[in-house]
Amino acid sequence: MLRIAIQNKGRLNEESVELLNGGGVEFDNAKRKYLVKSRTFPAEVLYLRDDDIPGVVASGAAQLGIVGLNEVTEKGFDVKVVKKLGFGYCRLCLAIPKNEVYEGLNYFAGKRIATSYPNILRRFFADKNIPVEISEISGSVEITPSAGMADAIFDIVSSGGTLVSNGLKEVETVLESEAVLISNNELTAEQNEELDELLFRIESECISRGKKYLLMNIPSASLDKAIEILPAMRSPTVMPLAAEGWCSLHSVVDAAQLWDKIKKLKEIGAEGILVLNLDKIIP
Ligand code: PRT
Ligand code: ZN
Repeated sequence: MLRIAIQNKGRLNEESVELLNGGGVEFDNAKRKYLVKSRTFPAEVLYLRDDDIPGVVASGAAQLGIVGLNEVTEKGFDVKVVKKLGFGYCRLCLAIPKNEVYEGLNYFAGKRIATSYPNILRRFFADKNIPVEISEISGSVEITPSAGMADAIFDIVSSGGTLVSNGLKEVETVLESEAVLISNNELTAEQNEELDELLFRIESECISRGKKYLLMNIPSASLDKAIEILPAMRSPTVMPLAAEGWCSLHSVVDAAQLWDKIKKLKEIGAEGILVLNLDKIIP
């Protein structure tokens, strides 16, 4: 049996639940519950604040956790990062008031920097031998420069909108982050087997996300060009059509590239294009 800690609310909750459900770990996602047993996999899900997940996994109270790499790095517990999960993308950045002239890291020497990530920040400047004053604050870090509480901030940035609306500009990225699956270092043989099975399923779920299944009719003469446009997993599936000189082509594409690919395929004569949602790709 595996116990998997996930965020109880907040940005990572929904996609963590979707990822587990997609991998066949189904459970009652009633958020008021603290611990829920899966109906379909030998696992239970423990809902926690993200800050608590690395420590709970390190202690063995849960064997696995889904949490931002930023939290794992900040907390510094001895856990294994098993897999990057492809959501919750963000970066930990240094930002300063937008009218300041910035010519490099020495700008920060002697400056007061507000952050909720003091350990990562302390290590970063210690490595560079630049003395800074770190002011730890648990929320609303972005308002501290205009409130006269700090000269600069070190915080999570995603779109950058929060920085702009607080009159700040991003000047250095210290850590690129995304949600990761972490594990305790001492799993039993049985738990390791369950983790392997879970990883296989999560892998499939990660690969399938954001993909579309594409079918079309294409003149046989354009087939080589179509295959260049559609580099499928190994190669696209091609089937002859009853009509002479035409074939049917099936492939998988990234949803983000869908319209670009369709435009190119139409230019080489593709017709009757069908785009289907895809449930699973088993690698
Ligand atoms: O209650 P709990 O402690 O569990 O949640 P929390 O409030 O500490 O964390 P939460 O839910 O806000 O974020 C959970 C995780 O999501 C973080 O640890 C990151 O790994 C990841 N993540 C991804 C983000 C963002 N994107 C993000 N944009 N976490 C926070 N933000 C903040 C950012 O600090 C900024 O203030 O969102 C604001 C908007 O960002 P911009 O740049 O898009 O404007
Ligand atoms: Zn938190």
